[in-house]
Amino acid sequence: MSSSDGNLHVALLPSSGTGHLLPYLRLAASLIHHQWSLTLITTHPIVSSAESQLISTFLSAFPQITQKKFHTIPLDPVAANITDPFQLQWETIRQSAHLLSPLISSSSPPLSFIITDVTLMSSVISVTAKLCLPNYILFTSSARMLSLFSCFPSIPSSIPKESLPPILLDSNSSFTKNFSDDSGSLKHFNGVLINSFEELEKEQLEMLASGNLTKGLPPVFPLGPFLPLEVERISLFAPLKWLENQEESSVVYVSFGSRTAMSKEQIRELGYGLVLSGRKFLWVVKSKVVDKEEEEGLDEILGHRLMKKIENNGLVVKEWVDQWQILSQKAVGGFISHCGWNSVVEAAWHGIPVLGWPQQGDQMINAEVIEAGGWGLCMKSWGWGSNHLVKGVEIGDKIKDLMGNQRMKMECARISEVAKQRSKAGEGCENMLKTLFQSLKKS
Ligand code: UDP
Ligand code: G50
Repeated sequence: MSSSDGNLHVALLPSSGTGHLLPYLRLAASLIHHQWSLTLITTHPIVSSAESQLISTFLSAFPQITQKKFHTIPLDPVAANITDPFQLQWETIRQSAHLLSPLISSSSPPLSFIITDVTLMSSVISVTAKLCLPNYILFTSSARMLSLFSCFPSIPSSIPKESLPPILLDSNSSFTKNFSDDSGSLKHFNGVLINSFEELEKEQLEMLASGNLTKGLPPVFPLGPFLPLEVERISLFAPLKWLENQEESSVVYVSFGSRTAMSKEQIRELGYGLVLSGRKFLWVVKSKVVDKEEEEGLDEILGHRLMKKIENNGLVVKEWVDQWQILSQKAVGGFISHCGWNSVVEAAWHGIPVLGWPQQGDQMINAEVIEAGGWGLCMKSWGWGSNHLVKGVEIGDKIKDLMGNQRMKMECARISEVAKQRSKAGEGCENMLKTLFQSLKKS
């Protein structure tokens, strides 16, 4: 292994889904800053256009980064019994993990370590252990989720059982099996990198660091908040122009991330809720899980009557937006979010109170972080994504609560201030990377 900070060669192995890819690219950019050599392993075929575009703009902006293409063996979704295309891709990568061995061994100069996505852990550790290559995890969710994950299948007393993703309650699902195997493999990794920071998740990070939670848990490096890169910027002419004409903190921004589609019925109720709230809104509608499959226009999804009602109150789009830039606008005063972890950290950085409406996976646990921090609401009573219809009236009332809550605004402003200080000084991340480097030298 390389002996000085200056000549390390690190491979990054992200998993599928923009929420898993973006934090990798953001981390990669800060590692480049350290003069480390980087190899980005990209998995093919790529599920969404959002991911393909991100990868290609990123690689053209950073020509010093080597790309290694990892071609997976296709899986039959029916035989694998997986309907979600991103989850299917996780399973596909896992089952092709043995093919990583030649790809890793042929890296030149030899790799110093690899950073593996959380959803691939147990399948990749067996490969890297054979090659004696140190392996770190990038945990793309909250420290709260990491606590749950590290103890699984037992559940820490701080986490209610109802907050577990429904899929984890099915002990026969391949997701649960993988989750459990991944948890068991934690102790074989050299460390866990996470996009969080002390002021956002003090208790959970302290608990993880204390070593009392799980035996053999490797060191956790809270490197957050991760910031977006120049290459993520896209031109947003119409939404920005519209936002510029709105009063300060008056607009609700609504988005459920990159891979959550709502039923048409629920989309319409949400539309009525937004209208009933009497607030201005900027709403990103998504009706298909994978962006390539979006065919219907807004007229068809929302219906003519709702479209007419919306006209004077808000702006609705049905395409990829530059979320960071939207959250940066003064006019935005609230965020209805599914609570994907990247969105949570981005909202915290900008000091925007969140109405958390978790749909699946780790999102309920992430929404609890917001609620516990006092800077947003976690709508437990609205259930998980598909299992019941939340009516417009109820949604409208909650939006009013969100936008009128001064206490949450103040709490949010406080968190935003520390987040910005941290990223300005690069302090948290710099020190953590130094500690990581020290831990590597010892390994
Ligand atoms: N995002 C964006 N524009 C969109 C949708 C998503 O910029 O139209 C970004 C968002 O800012 C975040 C990431 O994509 O950084 C989504 O990750 P998150 O963890 O919030 O949710 P996921 O998409 O994984 O469910
Ligand atoms: C994404 C998702 C569902 C989900 C999680 C996601 C996590 C992260 C932890 O990030 O909880 C995790 C560990 C191992 C594993 C899968 C996920 O195999 O859509 O639960």
